[in-house]
Amino acid sequence: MSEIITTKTVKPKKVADAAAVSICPATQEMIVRAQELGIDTVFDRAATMKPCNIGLQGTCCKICAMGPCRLPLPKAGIEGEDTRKGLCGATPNTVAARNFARMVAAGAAAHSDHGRSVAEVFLSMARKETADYKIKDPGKVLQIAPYFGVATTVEVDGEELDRDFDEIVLEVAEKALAEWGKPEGNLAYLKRAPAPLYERWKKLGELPRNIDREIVETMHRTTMGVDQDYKNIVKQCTRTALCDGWGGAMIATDLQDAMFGSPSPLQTEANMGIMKEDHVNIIIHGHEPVLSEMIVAASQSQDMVDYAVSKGAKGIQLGGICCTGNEILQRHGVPPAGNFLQQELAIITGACDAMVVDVQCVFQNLANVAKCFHTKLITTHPIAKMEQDNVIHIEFDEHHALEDAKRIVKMAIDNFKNRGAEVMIPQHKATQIAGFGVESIEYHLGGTFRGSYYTLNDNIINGRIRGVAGVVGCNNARTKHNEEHITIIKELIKNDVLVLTTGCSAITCGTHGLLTPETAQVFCGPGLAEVCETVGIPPVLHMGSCVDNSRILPAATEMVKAGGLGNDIRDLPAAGSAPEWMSEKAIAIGQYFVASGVYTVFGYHMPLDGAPEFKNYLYNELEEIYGGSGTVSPTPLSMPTR
Ligand code: XCC
Repeated sequence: MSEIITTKTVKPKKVADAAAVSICPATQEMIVRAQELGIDTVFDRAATMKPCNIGLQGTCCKICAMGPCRLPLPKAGIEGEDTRKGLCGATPNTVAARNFARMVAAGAAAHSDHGRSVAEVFLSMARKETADYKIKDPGKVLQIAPYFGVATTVEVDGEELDRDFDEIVLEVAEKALAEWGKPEGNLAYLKRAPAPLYERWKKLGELPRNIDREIVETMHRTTMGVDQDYKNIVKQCTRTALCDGWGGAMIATDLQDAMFGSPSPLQTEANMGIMKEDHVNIIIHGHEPVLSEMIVAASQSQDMVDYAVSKGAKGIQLGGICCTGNEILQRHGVPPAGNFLQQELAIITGACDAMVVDVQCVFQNLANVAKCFHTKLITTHPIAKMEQDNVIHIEFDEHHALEDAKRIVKMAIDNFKNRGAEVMIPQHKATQIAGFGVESIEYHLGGTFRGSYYTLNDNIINGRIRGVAGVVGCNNARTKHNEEHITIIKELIKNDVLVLTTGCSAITCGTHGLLTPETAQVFCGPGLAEVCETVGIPPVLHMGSCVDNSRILPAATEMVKAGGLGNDIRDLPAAGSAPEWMSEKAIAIGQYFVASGVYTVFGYHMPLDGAPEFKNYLYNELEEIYGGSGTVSPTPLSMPTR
């Protein structure tokens, strides 16, 4: 009998359509380049893998081994009583609330653990255990000391004198670090909020006690068989979110400003075109600036520059990705090479001699991409290693930080000669002004003597500016890269709304040229354009990294204090949005904005559809409690922008 040979038809692998998945020309070029080289990127993986439908609805419970219990909403909806329940009887509301609360806890943990690392380095510096860090902004230390109950003066013989500065720094360091685990009292920074807001949290019983405790309690309350009342779960996760925004993240921002300098406006560029073929390119990615500050110092040191030249390069080009990138942009003008979804693409240029990563938002696939090139992928944080064997781990230690940084920079320089012929840097970049903070905005609003947020309030009262919006957060491979950010921001400024931006949204704005004063004449409504021209600021202000969302809260508080717009943040014409969010951190941020009285709109999707009652509680009923509420607008133009 003759053999029957069957040939299986192999379907070609589905890949992303570059023009359909990003509006950024550099990104589009590099997606095509990756496909030519047979390297898959997040864009291709999003084309081949669909998200889980039950998870999308927020009603998959996997907190015990009797599950996962799946409680999707039937396509036809539910008529009559909703009888869906897990094996233990957990309702869709309980399941979705637990999942939501755990996202808040994880997000708050990420920002706050970052804050803890900064506080530990700050304490080392205060104890003089390291010579590599110094106070660069003494004014910031004196500004925050009273919130921690640290005296800045002493009485000597009935005379009030300045207290020894080193003593103040040490006490601030100890008190700040205690915020993570102090046994009594409430978070120190809560009193920075307008008094009515503080009183509301107090009345609701939601003043966070210490950072670790709230996160731990949320994890406890959402384990099997504990809190089974979704409103009570939301109450606790709100308290947890507050210990992020008014706790861990805010402390991180302040201590970073004290040690590395508070940002002030500076001009640089953004997008992958900042990489230079004839330079050693080092890309810094992640979130914690304690090491990247040292890498900036090392790469600017004459011995390292000379070493690079001796190896045939014209110099050293640093570039940032994600929020470590934003930190060194804000303080040193290091240009961002890209945002979250561009991380693999920076390596695919073939010109990335080293990518240095710390914590958060780092794709594990970077290691697979780096294998195809000469790129050294270096992890630096003890809590964030990678399993692939081509990844180098150089653990950063604040006691010899500059030495560690020089080791990394030298490794990148030594790697310059190993580049293949396949370098392709997309020639797209834009000029940007970044470096805004609470103080620098105040300064711009009136100069050294007259600086006041009242200038802003006055222009809101006289109608030139309609309000202020914080547009922040990530990119998400389930939405068109950068499109939602740009669409909503252009719509806001067209409607005379001043925009504050952070995180990957801010990198997006830089990439697409929205961070220059000239933007005002092109995209703004007449009122905002006039104010921007008079004051000399762009209509979109880059306020820093994800933890720097905590800058927006004191800025709002300054607006309240300046007067004329009410006595609480909820009275301000202010809103927040994360149009392309993907991280749990964005959920924590959204929840502390809501609890601080800000109307907050998420783009894309929120995993709540499987529990309509819980969703209604979050979207509508919270507004009565806090004055702020969260909601979702899946398309940017369906978001309220006026
Ligand atoms: Fe990560 Fe902070 Fe999101 Fe960007 S924006 S994707 S969290 S890097 Ni904060």
